[in-house]
Amino acid sequence: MATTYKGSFITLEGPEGAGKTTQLKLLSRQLDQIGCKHIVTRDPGGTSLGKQIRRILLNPENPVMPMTELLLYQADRAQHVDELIRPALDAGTLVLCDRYIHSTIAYQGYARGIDFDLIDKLNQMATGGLMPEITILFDIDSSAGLGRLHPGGHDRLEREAIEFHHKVRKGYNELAKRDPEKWAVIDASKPLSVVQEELRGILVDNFSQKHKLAGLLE
Ligand code: Z5A
Repeated sequence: MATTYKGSFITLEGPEGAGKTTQLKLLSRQLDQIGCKHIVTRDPGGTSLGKQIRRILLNPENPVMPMTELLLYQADRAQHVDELIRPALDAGTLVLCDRYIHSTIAYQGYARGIDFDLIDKLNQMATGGLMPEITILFDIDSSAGLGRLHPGGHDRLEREAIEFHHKVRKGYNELAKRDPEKWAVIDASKPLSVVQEELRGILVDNFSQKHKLAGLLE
């Protein structure tokens, strides 16, 4: 879909423990300091309704069937796009979103084995075709990423078998290879400061014309 909004839409993807949340916090602080209008949000859980859906999805006590899981992620996303993301983009904001449609392709498609065409249709329905301008993959070996989290994992998805997480990572890498113009890949196993520098570089290279990013690399 053509970009018809004033802002910019960037999504971050990756296996568990890749460091997206940490990096977004650091980046957001710096964007505030240089006066760049932006929001950081996450999928699932970017709205009040979404926070409730997120709790249901990640609660290890809930047995959630694959189709239910898929539809809950999409319900969260439909609300998120309409309530928060589109209005922010229309207002000229730089929107940084921790996970989006490609998580569904990686987790429910590659790892869970749900039909890719069905996922594409539901992604399309939930978002009205809203695609990120760029997706940044925080790539890390799944065991190394999980090793950064609590032993055994604390939420329902983290507790999946390691094979599940390997499929997620493989899926992401295939997606990134297939569409290199829309994806940037960062080696997320590097130290925090190196990853942050690469992330900032990607923003400056791609969005300096549209957003106030002068000073981001200082
Ligand atoms: N999911 C799905 O199945 N389908 C979908 O459509 C969507 C999602 C949208 C969401 O939970 C879950 O839902 C997720 C995918 C699935 N699966 N799980 N589990 P989430 O939002 O809580 O999951 P997450 O995005 O993976 O969060 P995370 O596990 O916390 O990962 P992260 O945000 O990328 O990492 P972090 O919290 O910034 O860092 C983790 C730890 O590593 C932390 O202690 C950091 O201090 C440390 N860290 C970070 N960077 C480094 C470096 N560079 N070196 C060393 N240590 C580091």
